[in-house]
Amino acid sequence: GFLLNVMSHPIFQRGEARVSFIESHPELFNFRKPQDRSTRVLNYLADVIVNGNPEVKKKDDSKVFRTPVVPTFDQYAPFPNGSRNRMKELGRDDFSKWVLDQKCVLYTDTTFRDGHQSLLATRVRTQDLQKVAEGFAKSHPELFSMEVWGGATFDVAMRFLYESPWKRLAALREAMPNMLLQMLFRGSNAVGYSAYPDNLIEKFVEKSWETGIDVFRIFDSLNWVEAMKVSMRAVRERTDAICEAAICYTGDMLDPNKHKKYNLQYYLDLARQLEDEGAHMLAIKDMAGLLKPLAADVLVRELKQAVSIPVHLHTHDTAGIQAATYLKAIDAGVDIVDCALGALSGLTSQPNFNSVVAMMQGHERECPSNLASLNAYSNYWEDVREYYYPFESGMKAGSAEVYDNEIPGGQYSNLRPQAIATGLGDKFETLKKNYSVANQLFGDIVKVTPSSKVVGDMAIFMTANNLTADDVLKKGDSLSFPESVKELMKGILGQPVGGFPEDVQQVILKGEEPITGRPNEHLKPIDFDADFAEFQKKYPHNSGFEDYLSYQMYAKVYDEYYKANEQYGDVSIIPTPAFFYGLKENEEILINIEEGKNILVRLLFKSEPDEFGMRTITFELNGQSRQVQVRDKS
Ligand code: BTN
Ligand code: 3PY
Ligand code: ZN
Repeated sequence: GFLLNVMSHPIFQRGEARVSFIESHPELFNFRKPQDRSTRVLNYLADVIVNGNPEVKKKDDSKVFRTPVVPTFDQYAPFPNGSRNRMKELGRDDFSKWVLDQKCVLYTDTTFRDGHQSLLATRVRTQDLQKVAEGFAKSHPELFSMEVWGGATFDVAMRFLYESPWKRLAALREAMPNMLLQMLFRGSNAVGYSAYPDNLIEKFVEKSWETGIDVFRIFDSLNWVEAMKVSMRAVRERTDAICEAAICYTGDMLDPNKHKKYNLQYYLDLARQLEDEGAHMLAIKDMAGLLKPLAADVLVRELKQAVSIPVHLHTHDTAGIQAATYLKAIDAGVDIVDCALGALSGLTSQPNFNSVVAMMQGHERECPSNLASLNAYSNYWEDVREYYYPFESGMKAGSAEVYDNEIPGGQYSNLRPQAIATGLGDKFETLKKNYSVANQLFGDIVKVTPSSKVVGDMAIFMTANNLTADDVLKKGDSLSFPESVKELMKGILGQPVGGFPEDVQQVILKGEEPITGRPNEHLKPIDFDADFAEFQKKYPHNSGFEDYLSYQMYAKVYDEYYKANEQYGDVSIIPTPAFFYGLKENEEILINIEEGKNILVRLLFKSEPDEFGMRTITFELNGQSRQVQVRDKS
């Protein structure tokens, strides 16, 4: 709906447009000439053809892409009832009871969020999701939910794809009206890396719900319940959505050498606190894939005794044995498990949905699912995945090393490029070891966004400067630590169980006093009326309240996203191969420029640079020749 102007917006046509609707959607008053759109698309393509997409570091010109096949479905058939219909019918409390009463194990499909976050550095674009969304919703209404939003997708959509995360959510909401849509929410960090004012967190929850989220999975990167309360309460009091609170699993609760802090009792206490805070469901968030099968058996069995809300298990298959963990957890009574479709599963992603469905055939808790259909969707993703080859992590097999380094799946795929970017490409082994050393220096903390990023920054710092743990303690006074490390020690990300080791804290803070309360407490509430008006002055085109929230989360990223949109228009309409790699001479693509309107673009010719370094790109647009001048930056 975002591409429409106000006259054709369904709410306006139904006569339901109130002042508040109109005020919060100024973009609908943008009556831009449609032919601008094709011109700006050509400008983008010309720029990529000449200078490449800056995100593609190594382009392989010999690559030939297969055409992904979207499994067929009936466009005119109604959507079969799914979990969302059931939740609307029962309300969230009775819906939770219904989940508990199900004998069969339920599934969350993470393909649209964590699957590609963990394998392809979160780069999958809206249109590749959208193409299969409706068909999948019509074919798989048996799922508990689709995880489609939050985590790193919000940042990456704007920063690297120049697309609006809100439009993505709205599009998926429209395409999957029968499915519960789920997001990952970082407690007081929302979808960012630092603490935000409480009233911003509340507004963010509210808008996410209004745009389409049904299930909020909320966690804190240090398992600090205090920091989860504001967002949990916002979900309960400002929305009709499910508040799923997560305990992050770390270490190894059955290993007598490791379980000193993170033992069974620790998790049970956390779970009870979260239930007391009003969680409708509990998630075990095993972000690094450390929950081994025998531990899962004990943990799930005990949690099911300790709380009376459904238990939802999330893991990453980094070590390669997490299907065994699921089987043990299912036998121990877990209610829901997270899987990713075959082609985007395994390694640092979730266990293979298709194979888990096959594993469960004949099990007393089998949830019947059409495996042939899941396989067809997996085949689609196998072909689409090729488009994103520059973002593959290079990991080829599972690795038991994860039990030592405890690197979360979503971070692993980013760490190698980060190592290369900081000149540590050949020291990746040392970097992984230092990740574990840094963790011990910080007192063995829970590592998940954003705390995991700080441990990664410290590991890079130690590797780059050849530092041991001893060096940090003895020579720390003369070292200037990364900003994120200072902030962690200052308490800006909250408090870990048992606090931070004081000697390390002192050496890093150099006399500065740490805080022990909630960092958000010190942040002034935002005056939304005044601030939103200010924002709209600065960004006059297409800037709704959702965009304002994006800006609040990531000011600089939003600014660049806005400028890219001013220059190139909505680039999310460009097919993925052309978006990343441009066009080859004589290649022709079809672009759906607005509802019911397509343009046909062919690259005819790329000239040599002239004396000013400008190249002329000649296209054919719907049969007519069009030329664009681009500066060659090489
Ligand atoms: C910005 O930084 O203001 C927006 C980024 C737009 C970058 C696009 S990506 C393809 C093309 N190649 C470039 O070097 N820039 C554009
Ligand atoms: C995120 O916060 O992005 C995560 O996926 C954490 O596991
Ligand atoms: Zn995850």
